[in-house]
Amino acid sequence: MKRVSLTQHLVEEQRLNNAITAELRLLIEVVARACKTISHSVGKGALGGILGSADTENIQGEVQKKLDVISNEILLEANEWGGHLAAMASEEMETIHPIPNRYPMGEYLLMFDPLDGSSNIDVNVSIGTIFSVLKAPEGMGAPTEQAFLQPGAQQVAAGYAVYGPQTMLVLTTGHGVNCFTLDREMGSWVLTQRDMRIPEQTKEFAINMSNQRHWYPPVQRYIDELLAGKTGPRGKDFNMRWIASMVADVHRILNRGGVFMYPADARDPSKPGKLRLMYEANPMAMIVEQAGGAATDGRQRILDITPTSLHQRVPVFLGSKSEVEQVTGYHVE
Ligand code: P6P
Repeated sequence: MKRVSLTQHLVEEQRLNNAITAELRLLIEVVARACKTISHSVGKGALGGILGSADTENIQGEVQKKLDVISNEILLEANEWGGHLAAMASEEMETIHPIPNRYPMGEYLLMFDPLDGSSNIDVNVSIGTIFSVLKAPEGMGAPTEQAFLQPGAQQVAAGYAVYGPQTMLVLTTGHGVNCFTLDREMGSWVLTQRDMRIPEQTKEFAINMSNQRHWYPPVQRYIDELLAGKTGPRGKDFNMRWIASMVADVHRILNRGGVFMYPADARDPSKPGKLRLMYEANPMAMIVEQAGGAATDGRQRILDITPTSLHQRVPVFLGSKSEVEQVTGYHVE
């Protein structure tokens, strides 16, 4: 197959669809280049002296890994000077990061989880970077947190990089989902999967079973039926996978189907689930829907949620459409 680079792919998408401006193309290429740098740092592991804790906490109250902080810095520095952004926001930062005055301001807003699944870093299990792009509101002036609080359906692009046996970049600009593999020798992203589609049916589910006693009854009932397999109402056996790295679990589901769940549970009603809406659930929901899947919070489409705060959490059910409709049906009681 003729090698198609990320740049060529984006230029071709721009020709087909004016919504992909030169600025958006530049933004995506800059983020992709930053992900190459993160992949290089992650790949050094102990040899780079960058494993372990940074002995600091982020806004989520989570102890940061050195690579969380390094990855965040890489994305900030890569995106500050290009003139395509008005501001950035990150899981690792309490408030928004406006573009410094010494650089021109652009029309886009970038949000990211710089290194998702970082509990897996020190044990060499796949981790990733998740990013989401919105247009800044017309006439916004100085960027505010409020400018970011747009429903996920307003995203103009979303993607993730997964740092696993290969480093891959999965991207959507609203016209399907494409996957690029990093050619480490050339340092270039090469198109390796065009127009990814999630199988409608599945026999695989992903959930952290250790939380079972905390789930609300509808999820208990749904999972019990999956575990009952052939002997139960579903009439078929299911398999379970949980990598505890959303990027890795979603990448598997994009390729072979499945349903990923992080439900709200009774431990803390003020925290409806663990995953964050703006830079985890929304970008993954756009990718999954663009690949023919579905993504809900158990009651409504994730992309329809109107955000109320930058770091708000939501329950997440996403993956093969028929399975997500099944589990969502348990919630609409
Ligand atoms: P648990 C990683 O910390 C993360 O945010 C997601 O990548 C992952 O799906 C989830 O949390 C894992 O959560 O409770 O199983 O550790």
